[in-house]
Amino acid sequence: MTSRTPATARVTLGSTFTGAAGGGSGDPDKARDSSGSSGPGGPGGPGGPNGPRGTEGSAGVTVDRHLAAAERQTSLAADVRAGLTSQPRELPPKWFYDATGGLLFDRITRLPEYYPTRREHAVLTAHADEIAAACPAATLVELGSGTSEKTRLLLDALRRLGTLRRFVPFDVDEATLLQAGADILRAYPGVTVRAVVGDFERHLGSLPGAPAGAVGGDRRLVAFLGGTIGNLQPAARAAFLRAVRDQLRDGDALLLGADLVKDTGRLVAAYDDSAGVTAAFNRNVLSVINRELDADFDLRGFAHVAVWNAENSWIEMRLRSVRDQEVTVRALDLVARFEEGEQMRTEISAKFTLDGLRAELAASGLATSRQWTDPDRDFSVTLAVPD
Ligand code: AVJ
Repeated sequence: MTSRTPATARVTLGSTFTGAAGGGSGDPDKARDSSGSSGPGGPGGPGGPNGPRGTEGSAGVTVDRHLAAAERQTSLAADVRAGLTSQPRELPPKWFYDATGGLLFDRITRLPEYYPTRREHAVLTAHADEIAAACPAATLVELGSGTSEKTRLLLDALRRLGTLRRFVPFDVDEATLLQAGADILRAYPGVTVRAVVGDFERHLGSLPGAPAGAVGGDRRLVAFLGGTIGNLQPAARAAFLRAVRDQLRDGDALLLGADLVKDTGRLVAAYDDSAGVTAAFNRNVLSVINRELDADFDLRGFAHVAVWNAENSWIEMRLRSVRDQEVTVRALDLVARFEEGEQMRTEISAKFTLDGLRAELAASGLATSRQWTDPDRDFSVTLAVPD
């Protein structure tokens, strides 16, 4: 592998996106869908659809693309080929999150059984000001940002402190980024949004440097919330934490949200809710493959399974074939035969202990400076700095 510069395209979108998403690989329909209501500038304003593009610093969302649509497709194809031809079969969880998957995940976060989002929200509500005081950052970077409300708790705290200049959401899904970026732009006047389309396991080296006009330092707080760290296998976790550490400079910090080990019944229920939303989320990966790779998975032919793997301290989601069946993936020229009862793993979601987290961070060169939980000790938020 040569150390060439990543193929990055940069485009600045106006504060309303209508017609302004023609930056190349972006899907204009998605961008239009994500425009929501008009920004304060309104159409024709300086950042509006007729405003300048390709420059930073205007009232727009600047997007750095490290993951073009074509590359995303290639990477999905490789993952699906490897996953369907291995035994046991396995698909990586990152492909759950198309537009439908994002909506289903939003519904999961509101389910009575799914406690992590509420618990993390409680931790951040209680401690955002302490977090900001410990890392008075000009830039909040959010890895795997989604469309979260908890980001605002951190932005609000940094704004109260007076240090906030810039928000850098980092996600694989450009439509999600544009939506999140536009919302933040509207709600935080004077804050610039520099969105990064990328895979946090591969493109961390491309985090932007100091914001334009930064005064009084350019500290960055890098937030990785929601417990998504638990979706990585232990070796991948260590590599990811090391890569984050390598990006952090003096004064920067990592804020890590991680779910904690608890009663098995509650853990399993959180991933097998009675309304069947998690089941639909799980099967959605098959729809993604059907659409993107011209496959013919019958979603009714696969049942949702959630089990606690005590040895590895993680929840596993699987899809169980309810009958003997054959699936064709035309784009891969691949036929996969499933036997009745065969289970294909689609996600791991590891659960941690406070000590275990500190040890894993330390092993990757990160010293824990503070650690918080909700009163029930269901979920943790850890602040760590390069050691
Ligand atoms: C967003 C990755 C943290 O692992 O709990 C929710 C995803 N999967 N229900 C998690 C998920 C099933 C979620 N993360």
